[in-house]
Amino acid sequence: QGNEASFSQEDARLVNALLDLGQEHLFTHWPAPGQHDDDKVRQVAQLRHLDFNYNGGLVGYIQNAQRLLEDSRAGRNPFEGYTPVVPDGEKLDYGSESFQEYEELGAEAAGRAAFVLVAGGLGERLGYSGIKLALPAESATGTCFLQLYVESILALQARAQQQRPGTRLPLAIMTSGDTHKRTIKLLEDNHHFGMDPAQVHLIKQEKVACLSDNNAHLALDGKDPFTVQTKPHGHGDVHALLHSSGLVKRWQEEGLLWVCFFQDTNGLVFRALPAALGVSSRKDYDVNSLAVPRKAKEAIGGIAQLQHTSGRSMTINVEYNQLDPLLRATVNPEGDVNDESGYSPFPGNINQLVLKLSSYAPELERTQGIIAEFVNPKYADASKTQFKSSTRLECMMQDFPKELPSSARVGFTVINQVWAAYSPVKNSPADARAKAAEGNPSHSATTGELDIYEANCRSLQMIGTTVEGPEPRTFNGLDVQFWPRVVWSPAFAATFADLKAKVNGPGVRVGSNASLVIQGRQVEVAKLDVEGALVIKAGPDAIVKVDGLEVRNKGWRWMALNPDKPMTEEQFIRGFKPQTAKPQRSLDEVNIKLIWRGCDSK
Ligand code: GDU
Repeated sequence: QGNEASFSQEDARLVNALLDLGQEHLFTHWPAPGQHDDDKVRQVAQLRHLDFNYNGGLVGYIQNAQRLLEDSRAGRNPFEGYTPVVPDGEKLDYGSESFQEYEELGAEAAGRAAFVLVAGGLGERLGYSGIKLALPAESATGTCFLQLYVESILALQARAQQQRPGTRLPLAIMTSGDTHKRTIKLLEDNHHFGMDPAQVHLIKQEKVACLSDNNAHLALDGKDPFTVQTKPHGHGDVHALLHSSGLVKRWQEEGLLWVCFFQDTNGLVFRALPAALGVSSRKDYDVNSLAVPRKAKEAIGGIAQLQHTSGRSMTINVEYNQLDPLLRATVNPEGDVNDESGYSPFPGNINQLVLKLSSYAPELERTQGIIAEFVNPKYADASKTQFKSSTRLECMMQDFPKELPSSARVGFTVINQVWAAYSPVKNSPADARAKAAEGNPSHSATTGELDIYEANCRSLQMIGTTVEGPEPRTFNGLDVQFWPRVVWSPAFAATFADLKAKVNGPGVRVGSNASLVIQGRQVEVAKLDVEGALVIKAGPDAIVKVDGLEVRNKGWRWMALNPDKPMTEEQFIRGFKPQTAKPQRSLDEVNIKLIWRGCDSK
């Protein structure tokens, strides 16, 4: 029914293949030639695009979907024959001696690591219209997540450069159609946050076609019948993109040994990642997942060892919606429940993975980076014949070990203190309140920020600093512990050992209304007492020693929002508005010992 001249033989081949698979509905609404010809061309071009971007083409996609949808309809257990067992792994107390030992080893290993940030998700659950990487991780400095991550990698790089001058640690960022342009703009507007642009590689994932029923009919858009609905395929795409872009191969040729994966909004990720790298390095793990204690039913996957009746076993993430039914069907009729520790016995996967390049690279060659897919339709009723809305195939990056042979060394590293390792920004204020009401972490913009302060205050306490507080506050209906607003840049301290070396813990006191910001590579704090706000900001070559400074001022205030006053989206999702005044006095007016060495005094 199209104008034949507009279509190539390739187009015709694809359309015929789709017709053979029962996809006539894609074309039955087409009017006679001469009408809507441009729309028809546009529709076929989109089908070609979807065909090109899926390994196995649209035919493969539909066939995979038919199989997985039938499994889902029939209620087939994807873990048939497997029994979950609590696996053994390294469990570390943040700041303990063994933590520090692993962290030191890991900071060393980071000098031969590549970093991969998956940031294709738009964060619909959060109710934020921007990209999550542009969100401030905290409002004391306003540093956005991407800047925090880049600076953390640069801090590890600076360390590696002491041994191997010229070292550049690569950062790959997976974007999607939803986030690509805005991620580029964020980087370009900020001079890549100090990273050499040649170090940063953007790899863009494509969406996949939506499916409207159990026969895997592709779903046409309700408003535009010449467009197939599409949705993201999941973060598992990252492996195929690292393969097809040639990055992994290049990293191996460059002599790198490790690849560290992480997600878009965890301000604490680099507090724990070096220790996990250290564990990988000492135990020679092919795959190592960073984990935290997990509350039963919390929306993070549980790491389990799955033992098959055939004798095969694998240590793998079991996603939160699958863990409960699996436990009920096997070892515990009560399903996913906390044990006497108050947590699920299965550690929570926070999707910060350390992969060994020498086993990852050949595995990618073998599989082309294709990761096991799944489908999760929301059925309209118990007959499972209709969906509430269209669905699509998905894949997850943490499923990579499923492809590995049994002999692979797959482990995990639990950081026993959640506050030290994990506080993502995922949920809207209303969803966050609901999670908190169930006794689960709210994973909100409110806690994402306040947990950074908590982690910093607790770290200072661990080295002997007196930190007052926390005080109970309520923001966005969430009851939280409000710690002094202590923030430092990764250049100041990238590891716990750096903090110990730069801050004389017992010489420092932080009052409960204090805000303390430290930015600068060569800042040292010997004696300091803060009541109010203090910002220490030193240029890269400035050496600053704070020795005997007492700060007394009104300080900054984090005001709960007044719903009648205008607010930004960033403030709305946090539930507070910081009142941060400009510094009243410059450094040279106060009692502070400054040593300037050939730097400008800014
Ligand atoms: N993402 C993509 N592409 C996608 C979907 C997501 O790049 O198609 C990115 C997101 O930007 C984000 C990361 O993947 O950086 C994770 O996405 P979500 O935050 O939506 O992930 P979930 O909360 O669904 O769950 C994931 C894991 C869980 C657990 C949890 C921890 O699947 O097992 O580890 O993160 O935060």
